[in-house]
Amino acid sequence: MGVLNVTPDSFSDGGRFLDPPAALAHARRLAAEGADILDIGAESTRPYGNAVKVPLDEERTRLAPVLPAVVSLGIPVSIDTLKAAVAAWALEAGAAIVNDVWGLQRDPDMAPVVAAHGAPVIIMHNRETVDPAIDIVADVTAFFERSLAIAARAGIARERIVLDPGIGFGKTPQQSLICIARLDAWRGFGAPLLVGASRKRFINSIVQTEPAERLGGSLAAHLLAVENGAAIIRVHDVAPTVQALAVAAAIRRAR
Ligand code: HH2
Repeated sequence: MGVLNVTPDSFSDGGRFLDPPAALAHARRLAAEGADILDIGAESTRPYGNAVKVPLDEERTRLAPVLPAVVSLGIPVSIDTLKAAVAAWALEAGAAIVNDVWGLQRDPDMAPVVAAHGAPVIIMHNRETVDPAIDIVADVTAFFERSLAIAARAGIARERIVLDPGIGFGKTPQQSLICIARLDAWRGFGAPLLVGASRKRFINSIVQTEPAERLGGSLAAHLLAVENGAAIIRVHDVAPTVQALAVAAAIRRAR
């Protein structure tokens, strides 16, 4: 999954793709480099600071000149939004998947919208506050159980659900590492697992780096995530990731 942020303030690439032609060019590049899904977002989810809350109209205004053109590239598009109204609009404009970084637990209309469109949904774990004292694996498990109950009540088919522990969201760097290390804890849900570690700040806790310098750490995290059962990884740097995954897979086959 390649990341396309149509935002002024995303933590690693804010402002670079706000201009529609730049956004479309980047989407084409991600597709050419081998992305299987394009994740488009118009509101920064930044767990790292004070991402500005974007009003509904502004979010749609940012997406409107970009989303249909990205859909026309022929690769499934996921819409990264907290707002059911934006998700509904995007699904009608051709998006195939909803990516909800609050796992259907923020906007009460999100689950009904997903169900009505029969769309696949990414349920990501999130927390309002960071608590170093909690058992993060247990917290993520309980969150997934709540989200799955909401999904079931709304009539979302189980096979349309992807689970994501939400690297960097409401977690200490150590808790983010644990989520990648213990990914197999969530295999029992029977849903594909998604991991998005790309350029995130937990990498900085190991090797001090700015977001743009975190490709090495991102590759390491994603290779181990795949080794531990991730079916989808969400990345900014598609070409190096595809190469790393191909080499890792070839080594695995040679065992
Ligand atoms: N991470 C970000 C945004 N959306 N969605 C899922 N499912 N999983 C993630 O790990 C995830 C996500 C944060 O990254 P980015 O989009 O680059 O930054 P921002 O939210 O500041 O736009």
